[in-house]
Amino acid sequence: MGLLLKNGEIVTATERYVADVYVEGETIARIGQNLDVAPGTEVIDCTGKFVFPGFIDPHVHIYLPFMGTFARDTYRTASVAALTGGTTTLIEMCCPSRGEDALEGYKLWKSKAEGQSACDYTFHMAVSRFDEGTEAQLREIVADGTTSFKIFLSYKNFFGVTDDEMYQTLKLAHDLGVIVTAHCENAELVGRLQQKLLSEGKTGPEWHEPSRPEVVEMEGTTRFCTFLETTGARGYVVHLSCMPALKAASDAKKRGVKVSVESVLPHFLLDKTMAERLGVEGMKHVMSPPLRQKHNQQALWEALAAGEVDTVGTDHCPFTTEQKLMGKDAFTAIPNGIPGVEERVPLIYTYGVSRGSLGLNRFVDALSTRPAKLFGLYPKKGTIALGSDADLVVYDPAYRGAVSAKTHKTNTDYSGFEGFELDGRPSLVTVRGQVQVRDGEFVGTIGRGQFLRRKPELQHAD
Ligand code: DUC
Ligand code: ZN
Ligand code: ZN
Ligand code: ZN
Repeated sequence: MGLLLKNGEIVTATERYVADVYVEGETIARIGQNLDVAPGTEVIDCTGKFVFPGFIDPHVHIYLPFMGTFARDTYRTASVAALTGGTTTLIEMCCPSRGEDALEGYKLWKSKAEGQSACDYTFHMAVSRFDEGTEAQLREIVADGTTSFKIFLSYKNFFGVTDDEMYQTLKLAHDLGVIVTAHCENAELVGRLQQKLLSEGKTGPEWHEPSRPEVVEMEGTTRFCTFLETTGARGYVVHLSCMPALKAASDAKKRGVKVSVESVLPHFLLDKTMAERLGVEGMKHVMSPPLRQKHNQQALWEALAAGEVDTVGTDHCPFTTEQKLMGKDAFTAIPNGIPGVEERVPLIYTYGVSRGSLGLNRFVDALSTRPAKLFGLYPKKGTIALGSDADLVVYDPAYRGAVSAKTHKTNTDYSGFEGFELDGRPSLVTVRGQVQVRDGEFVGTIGRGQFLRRKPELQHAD
C-alpha cells in the first residue's frame, strides 16, 4: 500500500515547489501535480507544510565509554529522539579507546545498534592507534561499508593519535578512498593548560574554556589541514567552534586542500557564559571544543549561510546531572558533552531560517544533502528524487513550542537548550516509506533502522 504526501512545499538543496510525492514500498516513486493513486493509498494533506528530505546527523555519540562513565542514550532512545526531531539517519562515532582492538570495537559498536534503531545509521570508524595490525583491520571495516574514519588530535589518554599515526591514517584513507573526520585540538597544550589552571586552584567549570582556548583549536585545525595537504587525503573538521579555526580551514580550502567543515548545534546558540554558571548548571554546558564567546555565533551563522561551514551536526553526547557532578572538584573530570540530536532541525530552522539568517535550500543542504554527499549516502539519502529512499519530513512551520527536558526523548534529565523557542516541528516523518512519527510523536517500530553500507570514493589516481 502506497503513501501520498499531498500538496506540500517540497524543499531540496536546490529547489522549492508545491507538488505531491508518492511513495511505493521504500522509495519515492512519483513526484507531480494532482497525482492519481490507487484505492487504499494513505493520503496525507501537507498543505501549508514543507516536505524535506530526511535529515542526517553526521556526528553523534550513542554508545560511548568516556571519562570514567558512559554516555546515556541507547539506540532505542537516541533514534526515537532523532526521528522526533526530523533526523532519519545517524552517523555515530565508533570510538574504541587506544588500548582496545579496532575490529573488536567495530563489532561491539555495531552490535549495540543491530535491531535496536528506529532510524537508519552508519559509523565513522575512530582510529585511536596505528600499529602493524591496523591497516588490515581498517581494510576489513571499509570492505564492510564503513567508509569514513575519525581521529582525535585531543583526548590523549582515551582516543588521541600522534602526528605519525595521523599521517599513516590519512595515507591509508587516501589509498582506500575514505574521508577522515577529525577533532582538532592540540592535546599537549590542553594537558599543560589544565594542569596549570588546577594548580592555581581554578577548578570550576568556568575554567574549561580557558583550558582549551581558540588558538588550541586553530593549531589543531591548521595541523590537520597540513597533513591533508601532504597526503592528498579528503578530510572533515568536526565541531569547529571559532573564527581562528575557521580561517585556518578556509585558507586550506582556498589552496586546494580537500577539507570540509562541520559546526555543531551548541556553538550556534550557546556561549561561554553558560559554562560559567555556578555549580552543576555550568557543568551541563561543558563540551569540547568549549562554548565560546558570543561573537563567534554570528560569524558561524554567516559562514553557514555562505557555505564556508559545510554541515551542521550535533556532537550529541548525553550525560545526566549526576554524571556531570563527577566533575564537582575539578573541571577536568566533568564528562564532556551536550545532547542535541532531537533539537538540531527545529532549532536551526527557528534561529536560522525563521529569523532570516539562513535560506531554506541551504538549510536542507547543510543538514541533509551535504552530509549525504560527503559520506557516500547520496542520492539514496539527502534529497527528494525518484528512486531515493522515502525518508521524508513533513514540517509544520505554524507549530509553536519550546525545548523542555520534561518532554524530550533523549535519556537525560536536562537540556542544554531548555526554554528555547521552536518555530515549527516535524509533524510526520517516514523512514524508507514507513511512518515513524505522526503529529510529532513516535508511532513507529524499533528495529526499522538499517545499517547503511557505503562505498569508498576513488575518483583520482594520484
Ligand atoms: N566532545 C564532547 O563534548 N563530547 C564527546 C566527544 C567530544 O569531542
Ligand atoms: Zn570531538
Ligand atoms: Zn564527538
Ligand atoms: Zn589523491
